[in-house]
Amino acid sequence: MNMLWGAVNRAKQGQHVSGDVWMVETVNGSGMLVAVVDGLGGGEEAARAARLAEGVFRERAGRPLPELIRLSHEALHTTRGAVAGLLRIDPSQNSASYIGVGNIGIYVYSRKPIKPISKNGILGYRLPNLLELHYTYDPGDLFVLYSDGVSSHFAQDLRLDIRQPPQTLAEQILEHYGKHSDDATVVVVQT
Ligand SMILES: [Mn+2]
Repeated sequence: MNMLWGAVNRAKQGQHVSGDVWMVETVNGSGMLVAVVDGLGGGEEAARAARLAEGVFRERAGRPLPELIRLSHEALHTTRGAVAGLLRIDPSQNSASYIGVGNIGIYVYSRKPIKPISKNGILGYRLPNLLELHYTYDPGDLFVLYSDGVSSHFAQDLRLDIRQPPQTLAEQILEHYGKHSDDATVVVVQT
């Protein structure tokens, strides 16, 4: 497996702690699990909720996505709640699957019509009917997962060089499209 990835996370202006958490976990035999979690509210309490969800995802990274979402929903019932996007990429099959609950964005640079979406909901409070989306991608396609502290308009910016290293691209997206009014997170995975 030779996927490359990069990630950035910046706290809202004036805050020391970001309520966003990102995760990239390699899973034996089934590729990579990627998550962006945005804890509701801000600061420590938001971060606590987001880290709790991250812990569930890391511990059981090989389990099916709907199970991971349900377990994190249960784990977060004593918190303020969080929204999350969960992406699994398996390069041995060129397959990707996604579940998003709440306002987490995902954009895929591909020639194929790969347009995953998240459904409204809040882990810990209200789970939607879980919709797991499955895709076959072309090797080289680029997956971008981001919190709502990042404007989705980066996807239309043709000046962004998507062939640069994923870490540099993640930093550029944050620099040009991150909002200072919210915690902001970008994860870029190059397949
Ligand atoms: Mn947010």
